[in-house]
Amino acid sequence: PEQQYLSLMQQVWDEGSERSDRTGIGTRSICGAMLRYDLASGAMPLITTKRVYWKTATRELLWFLTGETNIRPLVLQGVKIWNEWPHARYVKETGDEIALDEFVTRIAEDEDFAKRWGDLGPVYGKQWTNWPTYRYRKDGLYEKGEGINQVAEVVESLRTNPGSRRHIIEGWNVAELDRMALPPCHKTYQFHVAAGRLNCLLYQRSCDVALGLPFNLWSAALLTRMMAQQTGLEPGELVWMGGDVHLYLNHRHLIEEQLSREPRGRPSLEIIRTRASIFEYEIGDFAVRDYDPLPPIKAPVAV
Ligand code: THF
Repeated sequence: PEQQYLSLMQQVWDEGSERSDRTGIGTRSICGAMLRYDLASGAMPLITTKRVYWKTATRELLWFLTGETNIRPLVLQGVKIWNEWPHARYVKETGDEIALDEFVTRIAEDEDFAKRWGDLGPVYGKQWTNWPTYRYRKDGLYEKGEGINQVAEVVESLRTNPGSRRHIIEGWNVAELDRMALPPCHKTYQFHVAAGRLNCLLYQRSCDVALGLPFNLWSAALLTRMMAQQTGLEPGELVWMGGDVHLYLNHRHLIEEQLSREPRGRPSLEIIRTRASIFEYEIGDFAVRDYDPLPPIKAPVAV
């Protein structure tokens, strides 16, 4: 199964068009790709040709589910993957050229500072659990309505109407994109029930194949497993679809090293306890078996 990932990496590197992007680093990019992973009997799309920090990705997913959009809870757990964005904004808006490490220490130690500078705007957590609504008044103006918890609604619809074709969690709130530090990459999740199995299709508009995709595959599979447990279904297939699928030019060393490696073993995930709701899982509820990856390969994230 991991061969699909490596083939995609090879294809993008060999055939991608070179183009400049928002970050100024440059990428090779293709339009459109699909990967499929069978999640039966605990199997997970966890990459073995480099170490993937699945606990980091898991903490991120649990953080989304809390509805939180401030990086502070992640920072306090040692999760660094979102730090670059608030740091860049702080430097840009204040002109204070504070180092990233120092900025992150302040986020951890100073709650008020974190409130002011640690928020990413209405990103995944907000849209997933509290999508804003508007109520129109007679005078044609509108007022704020109750937020929609899309995750809770999909759990409910999977339980009560499994055959529905509307089991969707959407991150792309067009009206709020300009307030997000980064518009959602993994923007649409659609669930599908057939033969007692829960399938999930993820549409990702923009995909950093080297750094992001291993995280994104893990998280989507994990969300599917949690959804399956909550709805009494067996895990089915994860179908991943990418829009702009790219490799950053400064990831050459990672790409060449990783493509020279052979996958090893079949990692699996056990969810050691069942929680009363999808919002109550904790990091200790998840155990990965048979994961003996090759060493990590470091590469800088493009901001
Ligand atoms: N922007 C870019 N350019 N790439 C991305 O992968 C990405 N994301 C999220 C939002 N914007 C993105 C952020 N997710 C890492 C992993 C995931 C991220 C950001 C960074 C990363 O640096 N991973 C390293 C270290 C992991 C660690 O230290 O725990 C790795 O080796 O995997 C994709 O959704």
